[in-house]
Amino acid sequence: MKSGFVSILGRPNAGKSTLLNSLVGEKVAIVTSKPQTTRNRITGVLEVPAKRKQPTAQIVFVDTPGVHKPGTQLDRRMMQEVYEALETRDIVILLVDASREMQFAEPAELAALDETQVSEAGPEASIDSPTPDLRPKGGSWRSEDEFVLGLVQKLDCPVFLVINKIDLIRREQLLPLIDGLMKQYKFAEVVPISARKRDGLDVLVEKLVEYLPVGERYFPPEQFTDQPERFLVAELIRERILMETGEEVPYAAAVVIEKFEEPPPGPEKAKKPRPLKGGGFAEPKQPLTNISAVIYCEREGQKAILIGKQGAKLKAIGTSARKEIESLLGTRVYLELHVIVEPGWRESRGFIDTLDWRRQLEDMAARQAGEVAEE
Ligand SMILES: Nc1nc2c(ncn2[C@@H]2O[C@H](COP(=O)(O)OP(=O)(O)OP(=O)(O)O)[C@@H](O)[C@H]2O)c(=O)[nH]1
Ligand SMILES: [Mg+2]
Repeated sequence: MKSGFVSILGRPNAGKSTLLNSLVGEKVAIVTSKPQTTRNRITGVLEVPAKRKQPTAQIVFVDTPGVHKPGTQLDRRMMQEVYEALETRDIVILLVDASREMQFAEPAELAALDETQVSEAGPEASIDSPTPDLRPKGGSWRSEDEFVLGLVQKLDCPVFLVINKIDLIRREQLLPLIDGLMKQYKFAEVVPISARKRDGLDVLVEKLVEYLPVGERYFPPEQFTDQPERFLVAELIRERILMETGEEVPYAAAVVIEKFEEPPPGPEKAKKPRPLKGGGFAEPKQPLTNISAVIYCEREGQKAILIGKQGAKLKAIGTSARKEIESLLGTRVYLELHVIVEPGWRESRGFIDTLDWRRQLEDMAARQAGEVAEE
């Protein structure tokens, strides 16, 4: 069999998370029309059954935050997530939004930029990368498109150019776009798709499998992500915030699950409907998950917006998030939301650390170990 990691790279809003969800067939990543929705790398696993000459394969897709020029510590952390996803991969997908105009210099101009800007770039022009060779040479930020391309040029693995949102453009617009991009880099394959309409995905998967190395599974076949449910729940709440609020609020909001009480394991067999006095049957009560979450924002004004008149906004966020969470967990959900102001958290490395679910898991394990030791 074949297996490997495929990282999805691109600018904000290219449709990376939509592509991940469409490929995996589950909602593993939240999607909104606002740029910079995704803040950390998200894994989605696809099992590909054997087909014609191809063996069975497991593709581990890694969705990443959109590549953007960092302004805050949070942005830097997001870019670090991108770099980490680029380090551990077998193939990279460069996802491009076909409906957006791109800004590239001519290749000759780019080379010149690389030469001249090495010593000129100020500290804010470069972004922190754990591996020096992935750091932009001189950090040319003439355009984010160029920057993404610069990242790709430093990779030594096959890079697929995947053109997304072809449902938004006319056929005759596609070829010039592909031509222009192919001048910039020698891509292993070029695949036009519509992630939203799931158009072209079969071809994409088939071609990816061709390039994957022979290897065993990284995840059990039935597992589709490594994210714990409580993190998925936090993300679903954040998705609702992104959709229900505007301007700075979505970017200044972070969600942390404080309580996640799952129902006790019930009997395997579904309960029988209970007969009602006046005839008919009452639906058996489904198990209940009890969740409490904190929404952090940076200022009192943002808190006021999040809560809304007489709590209307928070209620709307809670109601729509609860429905999504219920369908994810398959239980009824009691959801409690609190809003807390944490001034300037996007500049605080310590606070940003606490948002990382891998970190949260470690802390929870440490606390549990502490409790056991105390007993
Ligand atoms: N028409 C159309 N819209 C799409 C397609 N794929 C994604 N979108 C839309 O593009 C917007 C951004 O999609 P996301 O999947 O959140 O984009 P992303 O690249 O993950 O964005 P960030 O997480 O912000 O970097 C959403 O409104 C999607 O519905 C597509 O194939 N066609
Ligand atoms: Mg995304």
